Amino acid sequence: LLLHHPGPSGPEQQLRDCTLPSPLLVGPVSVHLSSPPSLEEIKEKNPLVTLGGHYRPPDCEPRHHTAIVVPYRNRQTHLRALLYHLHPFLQRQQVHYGIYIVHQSGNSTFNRAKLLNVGVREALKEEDWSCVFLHDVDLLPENDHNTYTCHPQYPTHLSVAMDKFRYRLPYSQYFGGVSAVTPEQYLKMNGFPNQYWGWGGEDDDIAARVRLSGMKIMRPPLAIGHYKMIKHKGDQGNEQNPRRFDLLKRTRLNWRSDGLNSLTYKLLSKELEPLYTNLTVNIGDDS
Ligand code: UD2
Ligand code: MN
Repeated sequence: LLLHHPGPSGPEQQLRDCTLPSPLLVGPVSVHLSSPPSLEEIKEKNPLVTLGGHYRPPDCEPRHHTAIVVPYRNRQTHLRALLYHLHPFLQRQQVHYGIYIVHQSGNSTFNRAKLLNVGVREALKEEDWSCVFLHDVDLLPENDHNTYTCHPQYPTHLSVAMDKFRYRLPYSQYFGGVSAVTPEQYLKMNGFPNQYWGWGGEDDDIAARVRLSGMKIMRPPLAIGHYKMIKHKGDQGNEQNPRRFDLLKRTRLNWRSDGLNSLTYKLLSKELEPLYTNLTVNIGDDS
């Protein structure tokens, strides 16, 4: 490239940086779990969200650029509840964000961690996100001081106090629910495992990767990391994974060869919905 870029000019205004913490925060919020509004109503309540579920604060330059990645299949009501709560929550935090729903196609056994790998890769193809959130569809944050941004050095676990665990951490290495990594941290731990089909173990594998790659887990205070989990039964196609204990014994041996660097999948479609980007993906099956 030989010509110098002319830089900002004309009528575009230079915005000042957003102030920290955001002046729009309200602290604890009450979270309603039953019968969320329709997508149409949620859209009307969030007029500044653009196609694909993206948002930028209108009056200041955001300091954080966060992609929210949600592993997904057949949880429509939960998805509406999440969108209903998360859009205003993130807007109060004045972050630039986008929401990506990674939908596993077909009826093969569910694979949460592999879907997360797909979501991270696809989100980063689209924009230069500084932080990627790995977010269960059924978890609703109850305090907007729990900011959806990344620690510069280490991965963060956000859902430290959930109603289902009586607002305590169930065990010290717990990493399930809602967590976050920067692209650099994600690369360093070789992403997430692709081999956990069915329920359980994958979150502990991810926590082990954080440690094995020389990092540690950051957490917000218990009083702030409050979440409600929408009550649900186990899903068909996501039965407990009987291999999870054996797989976990091998994380130390496998994490460098199974993960981001061994990820294969077929993106079947990418739809820019008004409130989110829908990625439908064939991730294969356990064979
Ligand atoms: C726990 C963890 C979760 C994960 C899981 C084990 C909490 C709050 N969360 O969740 O992070 O480690 O155990 O795999 O402790 N999903 C679908 N459709 C399905 C199945 C799963 O969309 O048919 C997605 C959805 O985003 C869901 C997530 O996968 O929230 C985890 O599955 P779950 O909610 O059934 O498992 P749960 O609540 O025991
Ligand atoms: Mn759940």
